[in-house]
Amino acid sequence: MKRKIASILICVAMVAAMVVGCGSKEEPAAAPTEQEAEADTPADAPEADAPEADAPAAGGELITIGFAQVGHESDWRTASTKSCQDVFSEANGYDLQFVDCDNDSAEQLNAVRTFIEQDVDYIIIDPIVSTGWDTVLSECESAGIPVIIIDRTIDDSDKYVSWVGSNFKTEGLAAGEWLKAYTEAKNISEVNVLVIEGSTGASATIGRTEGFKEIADREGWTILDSQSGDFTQEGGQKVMESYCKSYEGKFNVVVCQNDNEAFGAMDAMKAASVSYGVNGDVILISFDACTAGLEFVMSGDINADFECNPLAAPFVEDVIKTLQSGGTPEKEVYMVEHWYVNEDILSSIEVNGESQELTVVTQDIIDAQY
Ligand code: GZL
Repeated sequence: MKRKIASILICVAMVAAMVVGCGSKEEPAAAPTEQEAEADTPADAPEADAPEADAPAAGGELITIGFAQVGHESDWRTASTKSCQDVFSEANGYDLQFVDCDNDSAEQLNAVRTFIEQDVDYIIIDPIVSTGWDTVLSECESAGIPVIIIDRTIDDSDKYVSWVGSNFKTEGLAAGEWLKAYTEAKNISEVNVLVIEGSTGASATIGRTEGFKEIADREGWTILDSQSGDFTQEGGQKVMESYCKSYEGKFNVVVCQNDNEAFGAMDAMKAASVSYGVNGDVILISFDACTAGLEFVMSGDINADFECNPLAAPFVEDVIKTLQSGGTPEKEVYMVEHWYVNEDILSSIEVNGESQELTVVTQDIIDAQY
């Protein structure tokens, strides 16, 4: 609140300076406001702070948002960050304080505490791991700063206003149900699976692992191994190189819990002369369905890619606008997602007893993807 009063006083001072300045050509440009200084905006940009007609904040001042992002580990993460930076721009009436926490949970907690010290208006968190949050969320609550969670979930506290993201267990179930239908259609009776998991402790990893394993156990498949590739291409390659040595000739399915791991796994299988994809010995399944991932689905290198939609920011802005107008936003907002495949031998699958469409990847779909 102190920050807000300071900004208003600075703005009043600025307007006074500009009024004085208009009467004389020699007046220096108004001193940068606190926001300008922080946003490293050039001193000659007073109009950058001019209240926008449709600025969501009362009184025209920018809404300050602290965003503690997981890191920069994948194409998905890049799209998630861009979505927030595009929506929460100064032109749209926001002052976004962005911190890339580089997959470091301690760093992420520090970032949130810094936002509290800065007395931001809202805090957005994409939690690297799903536990260890209740204390810092209590501190946000005591400071009167609403918290919005995006993407991954927090499992040990509900001290946040809303969560906007995906159902990761459903993604894992969908991958399992597709594999069941696909192996039946291809008359593949024996299914021996190697899994490359995402970052340990991330709810995306937990959910996808749980969902796929539920189907594997039901169908009697063998999961030979399941190790973390940390959602990175390097991690996927390292794990797959090890798998190719330890399980040579014993596996016919590889499940990568994101596209970047799949890119690395493909490099490793190629180097080990293991064929994969629609015309290969190994069925390759991925998650995220980023543009590059869908290109590999269309080429037949990846058999199926289960989308996780990173474009949460517009829905987060809806939450903020609801709060700004004194309303109560939904506690949970789920993103719409698609299941992408190369071949059109199946039109749909049953997930949780509900028929869900499969989408054959086309160039138009790739051109429109994130
Ligand atoms: C899932 C998201 C995961 C993506 C990965 O919602 O948290 O983290 O699947 C990203 O690409 O690294």
